[in-house]
Amino acid sequence: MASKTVFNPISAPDYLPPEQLKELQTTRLRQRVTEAYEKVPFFRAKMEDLKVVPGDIQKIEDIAKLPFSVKKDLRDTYPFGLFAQPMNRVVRVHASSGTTGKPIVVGYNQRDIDVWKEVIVRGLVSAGLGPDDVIQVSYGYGLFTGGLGLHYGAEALGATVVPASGGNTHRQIMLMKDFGVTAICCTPSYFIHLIDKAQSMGVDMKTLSLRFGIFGAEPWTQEMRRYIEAHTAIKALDIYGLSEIVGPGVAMECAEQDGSHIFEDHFYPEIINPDTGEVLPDGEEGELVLTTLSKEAMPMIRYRTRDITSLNSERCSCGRTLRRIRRITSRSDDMFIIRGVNVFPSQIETALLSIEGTLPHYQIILRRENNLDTLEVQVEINAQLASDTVSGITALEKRIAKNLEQIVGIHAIIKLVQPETLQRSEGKIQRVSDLRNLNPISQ
Ligand code: DLL
Repeated sequence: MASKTVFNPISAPDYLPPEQLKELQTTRLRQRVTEAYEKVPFFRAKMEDLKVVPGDIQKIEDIAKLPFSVKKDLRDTYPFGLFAQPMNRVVRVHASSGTTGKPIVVGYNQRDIDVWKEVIVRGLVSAGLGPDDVIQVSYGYGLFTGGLGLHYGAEALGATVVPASGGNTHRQIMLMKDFGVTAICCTPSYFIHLIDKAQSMGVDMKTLSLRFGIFGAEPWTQEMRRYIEAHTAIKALDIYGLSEIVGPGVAMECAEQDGSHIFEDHFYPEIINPDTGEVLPDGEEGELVLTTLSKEAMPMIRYRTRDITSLNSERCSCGRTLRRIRRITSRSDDMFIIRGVNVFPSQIETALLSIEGTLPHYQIILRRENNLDTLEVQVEINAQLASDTVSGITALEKRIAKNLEQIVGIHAIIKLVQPETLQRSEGKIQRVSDLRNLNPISQ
């Protein structure tokens, strides 16, 4: 009987002595910087501004000489301006939300896809998964990197993949139960919703074959992990990533559950002071900056993730030498994540203010109801609109909600309020009030 072709994870880099890892990182960094300089006019111009040439990069620490890149650079070069290879080499694109309705776009050639698969396999193996597992991928499939990223990784592991994608909660529970699913990949908030739903369906999660949860794409806490593990028989593990670098699989927790190993043979991490750009030593908290060391179709150099964390270089009990990042719970910008979608308040502002009669006084309220995130936007309207009939107001609320959904990609409850009713700020305005309690125990 023919068995499955199992992707052989090149597991050696997980255990490399630090000096050897550094050598590998240096060689790859020099290659990538040379390519970026030669093939991406944007990077060349940035390096010229700083008077750096590829030859200046001799050791990995020289990375600090290179310019940073930010999300805006992807928007400014939309859609393919940062690609280092012609489109006939690019086999896949993904995209994530931007601030003006235009997404940011990322591209992969076949080798990039293989590296992506490899890191997911290494992550899943470190968690304790293997070819005998049945993995339900409930991250969204499509332009979002979550679904397809985990899908191909899990398949390469040799596991049986159930490509459920997001939504249809009832069916998710049914699949888990009937197909003997042993691992689920989804956002932690969605999984909490699944726990509730299972309860209401009379399904005891503890009696299922489910043993692992691979949770990420949004911040979650240690308390949430405890809650999940108390209500199920699973080990809940963190997976981190971002589209600009590859998608999920930049870092992942091993079975020790003590920080996520960063696959630093492919993604070089630095921690900087977000205000000064100064590189901070391991152990100190700051903004995570990542450089892709293998990516060919779209290299990223010193990409400022805005995610706040620290690097832990202590040897993990699992034996892997890869450094670990501490759980990410905050960002150095105002982006928030709701139901797995990245949203900037400025996107909401654009959607609101493109409707006549709305005023630039608005408040964004995030709540968690029945373990599902909701987005409410309160916005003031001018006196003329405010005197409209109830049905007129309701129609306008619907119109704004539709406009917002088109731009942001998420449904919001719109509440129009009288002029001068929302609180004014004397300093830096706090537009978002996040009433979600990431700790479900105290709910
Ligand atoms: O969320 C990729 C992903 C998919 C990761 C599935 C994990 C699982 P983006 O949509 O580009 O990509 O959003 C990236 O999400 O900069 C973080 O702010 C946040 N984020 C991702 N994973 C975690 C995590 C995907 N485990 C942005 N903990 C990142 C906290 C996370 N925040």
